[in-house]
Amino acid sequence: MKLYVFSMAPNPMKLLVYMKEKGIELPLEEVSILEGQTRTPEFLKKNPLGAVPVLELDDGTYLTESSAIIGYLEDLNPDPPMTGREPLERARIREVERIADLGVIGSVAGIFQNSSPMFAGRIKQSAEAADAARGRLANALAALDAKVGNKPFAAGDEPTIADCTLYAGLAFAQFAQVDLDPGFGNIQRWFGAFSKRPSVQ
Ligand SMILES: N[C@@H](CCC(=O)N[C@@H](CS)C(=O)NCC(=O)O)C(=O)O
Repeated sequence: MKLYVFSMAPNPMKLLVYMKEKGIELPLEEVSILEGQTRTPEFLKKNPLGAVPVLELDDGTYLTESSAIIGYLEDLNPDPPMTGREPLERARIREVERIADLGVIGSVAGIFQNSSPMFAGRIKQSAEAADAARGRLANALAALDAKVGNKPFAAGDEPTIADCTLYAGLAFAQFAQVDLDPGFGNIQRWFGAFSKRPSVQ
């Protein structure tokens, strides 16, 4: 297997953090979004959506979508479990992971794409769309702050996929210079602690 990534982008990053936490190693190939390498005819054969991560399987087919790739790797490497053990625990982990994915990564992307000069030539930017994304981000962070509470990890006592996605979302916010409300003390504490883990060094 081989993984195509752009390490600094949030969807590849959540997968790379997951792999480090699990101790999974795969050959990596960097595909630069900034240099348009996800939009070449050759890459579009791997993923017609022109996005990373993409996992090349040993039979020559490709698996796209970060959550599907993580799910596949988790099925192949079930120990230690990073998606929970019991039904409700698994649902709680997915709940936090989904809010982090849609509400943090998705909203930061909305702010960044609609306000950064980096995207000025690529999409029709809208200040209203950026503001709406700021509102969605604040709502997601408020919900996550309450859910994380004083837990050591995002969804409990052990690292899970929720931590990987939340870390990627907050690191993306830092990169995109999207300020996080310091009032979300649980999120700030969690981010400070998770940032010290070897998986994100
Ligand atoms: N839903 C997809 C989203 C993938 C995605 O949007 N990837 C971004 C990087 S975070 C990308 O490759 N963008 C390419 C581009 O904008 O040209 C997933 O979870 O893998």
